[in-house]
Amino acid sequence: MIERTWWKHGVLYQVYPRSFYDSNGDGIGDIPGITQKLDYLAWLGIAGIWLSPVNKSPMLDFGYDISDYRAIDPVFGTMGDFDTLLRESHRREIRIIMDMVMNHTSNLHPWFLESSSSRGNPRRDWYIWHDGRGGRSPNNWRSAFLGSAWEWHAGTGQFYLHSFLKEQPDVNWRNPELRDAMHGEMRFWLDRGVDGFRLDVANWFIKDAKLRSNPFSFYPLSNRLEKYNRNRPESHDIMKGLRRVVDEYGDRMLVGEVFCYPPGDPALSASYLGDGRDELNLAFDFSIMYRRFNAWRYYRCIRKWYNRIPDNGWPCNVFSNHDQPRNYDRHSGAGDADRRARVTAMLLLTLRGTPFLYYGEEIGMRNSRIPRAQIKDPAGRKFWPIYAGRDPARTPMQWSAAINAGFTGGKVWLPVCIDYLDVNVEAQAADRFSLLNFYRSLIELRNRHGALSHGNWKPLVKGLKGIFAFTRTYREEKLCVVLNFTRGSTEFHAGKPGQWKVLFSTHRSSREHFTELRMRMYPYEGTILEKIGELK
Ligand code: ISL
Ligand code: CA
Repeated sequence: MIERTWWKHGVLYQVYPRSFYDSNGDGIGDIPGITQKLDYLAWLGIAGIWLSPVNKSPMLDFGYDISDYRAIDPVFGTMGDFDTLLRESHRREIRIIMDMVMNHTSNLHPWFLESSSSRGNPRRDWYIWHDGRGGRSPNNWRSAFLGSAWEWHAGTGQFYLHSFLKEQPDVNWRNPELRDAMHGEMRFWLDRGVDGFRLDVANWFIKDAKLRSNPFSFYPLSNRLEKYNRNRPESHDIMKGLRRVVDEYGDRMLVGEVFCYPPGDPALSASYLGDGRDELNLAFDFSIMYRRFNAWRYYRCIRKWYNRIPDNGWPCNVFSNHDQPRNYDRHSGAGDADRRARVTAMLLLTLRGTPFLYYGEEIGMRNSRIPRAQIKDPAGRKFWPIYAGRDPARTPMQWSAAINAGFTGGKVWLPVCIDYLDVNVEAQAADRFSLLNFYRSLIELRNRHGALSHGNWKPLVKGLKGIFAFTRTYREEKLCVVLNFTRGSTEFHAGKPGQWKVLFSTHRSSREHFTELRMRMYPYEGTILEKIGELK
């Protein structure tokens, strides 16, 4: 028996609760809806669910603005519904990771209401307040949603900091009481039985003590180097503190979002793993989301990432989430989307490190076009038409060909993508050759083969002729994954003699055998070979 740690060796799945399944016909996905779909997720073979926020919230940023950490928002259900979800998930050996948004709260959180009530309020220092400098903002920091990160508060005659919307004031992690309070909010959920947390913008929590202005930079997105409001050295102490809390409970975990511009920085992301034991258990690095679909680029990106993972640390890999364009048609290869999706699925599920799937990725949900009048994401409303926001990747899960894709009997909160008649769970579950069954087989393979879940990783072909190939080895098992990233047929030759058989393939039957690692690859072929006989 191989020892398995759920968050390392299992496949994790992100649910955006608003869009997963609506159980009561109000057009918005909810917690009982997720519980009703647990059998589907168990069938798919996943080990855990990361739930985007379900806490009480005025929903200006769809839950990423929390007004009560200890309450479930009524739109998603009740605390009873949450406990049921937890119990029913655990019964199926599926763990639950909650989203903890602790860089900021909603401006309607009682802490902020108190903090903004007067300068002398005991919670004044729980947020970041400052006088203006000559009538202007305290410094040049910008909000992620553009404009100054400082909002004038006439009531108390000071500015407060908000890295996102002005309704999302940043809390002050330098204040020990605030820290303890946040630890308490985490304990509340750990005591209830939650298995872990995804930490929203983990690298933004703490700001320069002197609130120094950022230096100028030409990078067009931000116009400033985000030097003093992100990635401060003290961040690591905060992470260590959070890790200690989680470790008191055993078998729980933290996965952090490390977000920076330009997006993706493996060294930075990996730094939040500390020595591999004392900070985050997993950290997202988004580099690969911004690479073109290309064997060499993907190889380089992964290589860099692995090189940075500390000895006792563990990587994770992700291609889509609720903030980024979906992976399926991100590269919009002329008519190649489905075949490319299979190559990426194979890569994600055969790499070393925990794979994260985003709901709908397994059926090839696309980035849906949302008419301007129906845009809900505050970022989209602000930046349209330059940027249509994040709604295109947040449309309702496509369950069937029924009205509203079987997501709701009511009026959908965000329009369903028009392709749902063809692209849906029901149709694909019934089709042996569907993308859904492809993902499911791969997950099953990963769950069954220690080489895929635990094994070491060694590159064999690093992009030559559009091929990315590597081996995964664990104990007596040796597998070789070969992926053709091109639409042409191409030669794979790793010059390694030995007996190999096909374990899994987009094109080949398991009857095929090879006496060396050499194949003429079909366009967008992905094949996993298994070494038979003596391990060399
Ligand atoms: O998606 C982005 C811009 O449109 C990113 O800049 C995003 O803000 C960044 O990835 C941080 O994301 C997280 O925190 C935000 C929230 O809006 C995102 O949904 C969340 O994932 C504020 O809590
Ligand atoms: Ca509902």
